[in-house]
Amino acid sequence: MAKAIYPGSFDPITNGHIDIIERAAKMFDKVIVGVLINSAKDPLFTPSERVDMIKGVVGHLPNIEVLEFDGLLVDFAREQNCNILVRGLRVITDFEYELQLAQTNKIIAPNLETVFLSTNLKYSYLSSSIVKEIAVYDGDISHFVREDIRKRIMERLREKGL
Ligand code: COD
Repeated sequence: MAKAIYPGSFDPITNGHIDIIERAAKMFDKVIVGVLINSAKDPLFTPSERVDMIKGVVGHLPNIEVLEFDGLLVDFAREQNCNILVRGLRVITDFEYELQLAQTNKIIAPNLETVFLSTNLKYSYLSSSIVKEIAVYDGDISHFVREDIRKRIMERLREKGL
């Protein structure tokens, strides 16, 4: 069975992430969306909230599982008995970071392969940070995230007084 992990922060999940998940779900028998717990970034949502939000938008896909993980990605992949990582590539600046991540992971876990899916042109500019920034300034984020996600972002910003 071809199984892949799509790891990330997903704070929050955007339409760009969803596009990658839907395409990966067609390529592999099973895709585990791995949500990093210990992010250095100051997250808007807790890991379990992010898992819940991802399940809400890709739960219709039968071969998707959404799990939190802590520590090294290579250890999570080994625990899940998985040797394929899926990552998305948007602009050229992604490339440097993604290559560094893939090559470092390959050194510490030689059996682990990283597969890159190029962004859908519609979402090439899109990131979770941009969505949050637009939302903070009360801009319209409905083109970038699903409606349920939009509501949760606006609610969280209100709770935080932002
Ligand atoms: N179109 C296509 N792809 C996209 C889009 C878009 N619009 N938006 C995001 N993506 C891709 C990103 O390029 C990335 O591949 C993926 O979706 C997830 O993105 P993010 O931003 O949610 O997640 P990241 O990049 O912050 O995730 C980083 C990891 C969690 C994978 C990394 O920090 C990690 O592995 N941490 C665990 C500790 C570890 O093992 N460290 C050593 C690494 S060498």
